[in-house]
Amino acid sequence: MKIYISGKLVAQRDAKVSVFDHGLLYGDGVFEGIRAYNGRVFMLDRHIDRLFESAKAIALEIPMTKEGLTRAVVRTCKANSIKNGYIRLVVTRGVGTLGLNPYLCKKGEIIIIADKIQLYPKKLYEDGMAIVTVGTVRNHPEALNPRIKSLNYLNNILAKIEAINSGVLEAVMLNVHGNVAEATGDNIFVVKDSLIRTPPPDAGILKGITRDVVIELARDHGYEVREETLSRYDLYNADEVFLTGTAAEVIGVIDIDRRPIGEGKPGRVTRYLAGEFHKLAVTSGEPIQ
Ligand code: PXG
Repeated sequence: MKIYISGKLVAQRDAKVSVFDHGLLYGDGVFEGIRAYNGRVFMLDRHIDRLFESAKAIALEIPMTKEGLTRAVVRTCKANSIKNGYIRLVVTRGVGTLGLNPYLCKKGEIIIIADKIQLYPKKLYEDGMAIVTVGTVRNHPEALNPRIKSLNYLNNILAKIEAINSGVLEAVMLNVHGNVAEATGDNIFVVKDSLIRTPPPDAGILKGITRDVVIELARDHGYEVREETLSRYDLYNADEVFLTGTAAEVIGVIDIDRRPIGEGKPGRVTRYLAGEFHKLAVTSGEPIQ
């Protein structure tokens, strides 16, 4: 595998970062998880825009233009003959001292990994997944805004540990008000009487690119979609619940905290949106050439 690091494509064994990189020492940096489908990078422009916005929020200067970064992602995919895969684009604060001061770090480090994707088993998409709400509260936006896709994912990891310890694969996190925020690596939607609802960005969530695409697809098809405060009650009493994310795409939820959701299998709206999402994914994006 060839890794892009410090402006060059190098063999995996030569792709190394310093122990003084603040990405490692403090989780100081930002990233994107991106998919390639059918020889194209899906929604690359949106991922690059979000990366720059995350960086701006933490006062991190990305040492490359958006156009340059776009080319570097495509180049890394090409060098690894990726047609369908997963791209991890990371920008760390770079090498600094043993102290928090980010201004003592010389230059941001850009790393791009283009690899195969580890998918959830197909059966989970057909049968739907069970999830739980957990005690770990989603980061307060005035402490660390979840809109920043930062290298510090401990908040999500703590929630993921709770989910796995309860025997399920994914957790729903609530915000400090007890309202639904999002899953550890996915956004959440509920469907009730054909109305689709999802928490607004100010609930304290990552504004997912899959989330935005699914909202657009649903509205194009004539569904009403509202960004609205949701409680656990709304989850338990939904006809359908589904999660969206780059890794999971659109996946139906059939059980939350041992309450069966809807008919106990992925519903009509979920299956329709999953299908439309997949059609769009395999026919659009930045060509890898
Ligand atoms: N919320 C959180 C907290 C996320 O981390 C999403 C929502 C969905 O956003 P997108 O833009 O992907 O629709 C994410 C995305 C990984 C991995 O390797 C994680 C994500 C995406 C891709 C890979 O764990 N998180």
